[in-house]
Amino acid sequence: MEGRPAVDDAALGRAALAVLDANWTGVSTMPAPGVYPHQWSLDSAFVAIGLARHDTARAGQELLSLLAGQWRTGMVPHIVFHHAGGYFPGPSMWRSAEAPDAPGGTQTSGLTQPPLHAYAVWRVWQQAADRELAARFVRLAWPSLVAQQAYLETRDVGGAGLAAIVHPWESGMDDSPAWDEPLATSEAGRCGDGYHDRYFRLAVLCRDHGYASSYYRDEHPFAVEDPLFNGVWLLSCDAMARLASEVVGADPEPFLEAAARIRVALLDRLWDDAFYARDVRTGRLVPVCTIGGFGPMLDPGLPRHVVEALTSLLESTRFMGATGYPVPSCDIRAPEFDRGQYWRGPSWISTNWLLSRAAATHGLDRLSEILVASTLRLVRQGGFRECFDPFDGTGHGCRDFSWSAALTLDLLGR
Ligand code: 9WN
Repeated sequence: MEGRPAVDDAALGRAALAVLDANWTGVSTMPAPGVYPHQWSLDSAFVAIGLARHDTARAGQELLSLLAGQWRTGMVPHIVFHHAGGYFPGPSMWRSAEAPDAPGGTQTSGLTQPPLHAYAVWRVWQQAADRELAARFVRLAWPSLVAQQAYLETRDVGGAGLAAIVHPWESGMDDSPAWDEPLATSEAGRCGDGYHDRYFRLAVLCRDHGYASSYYRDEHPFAVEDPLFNGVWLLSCDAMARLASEVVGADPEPFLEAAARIRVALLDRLWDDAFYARDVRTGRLVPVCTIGGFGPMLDPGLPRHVVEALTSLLESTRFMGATGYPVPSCDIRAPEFDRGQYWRGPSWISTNWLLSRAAATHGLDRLSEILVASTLRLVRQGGFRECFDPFDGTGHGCRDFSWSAALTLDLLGR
């Protein structure tokens, strides 16, 4: 696809499906074969969403193979390793086999990622042509989704109703400036070394404490309430309620209550003039506006005045209004903004897609259409790259990146 921009929607759709086929292992979809040759949790949710309209069976298999790596605590790991090599840190660092709660026979990481899975299951259900097949899939996935919800409750380190991430890798936005301050003040970030040394040290701390929620609550130096992670959790709580009443025949009420609790906590804990990440260890809001701050817009019940404030920030010259290829992953006026560095400036198909959904949810049709059109322009011009320069649209990182292809398919179907 690189260097051969597809001119019409049909060709773009075929190119996107070809990327997903090439990255499919027969069990799951690699985010990018050379760089990420295993299964990542958030990526699998996006892939399933993209396949939902095209291939119910494969979308289902994608999610079920991920859920097969779920821990007995209910944690859905951020990586399921399907072989030993090709990525650092690999199974020999995570040592999941030694963790009492890890599944037997499957090697995984010991962290999680934004819990988009219930929402992805809902999308597969909603769009499947074969209703029987989709209903069977939902029933198979349901117990794992319920367990995942219970696990997320154990991550309420701050005691206010939000899940805390215990490592930047859990956010899906690894190098975001939102983690600079919590890392700098934490033991794990005390040296003046690069991000990735710090990230490694922090992962080793998690491992050496058995990946235990009690350790995270009482001692672990990095605990951050992230608006995107929790906005995604809320979206999945809503999806759980729908799946419960429409498919599974379960009581939707506990999931609606969970969504309401997260909504209140997001506003109480993370809202100021915008949404910020909160460092639970220091109690401080991290004073940098990033793309993660728009995560709560995924909530259909977000109060109107908050939606309006977020929309005007998003459309301002700090985000969409300043760049030709929105949406930059960091406020372009922030000192931390860097147009070329992962999650510190570039535009991503995943966050553009989440924002286009959020805009549609709130009836902001024009904003949603702009986001869809500008996202399709990025992949038409640059290919299914991992991320893009927000000013000139140049692609960065991996080529033929699965979630960029998958979400393109979904956007084409709007
Ligand atoms: C660490 C796989 C993953 C995505 C994340 C993205 C990046 C990994 C890395 O790649 O993270 O998990 O090595 O940087 O930030 O969102 O899930 O595509």
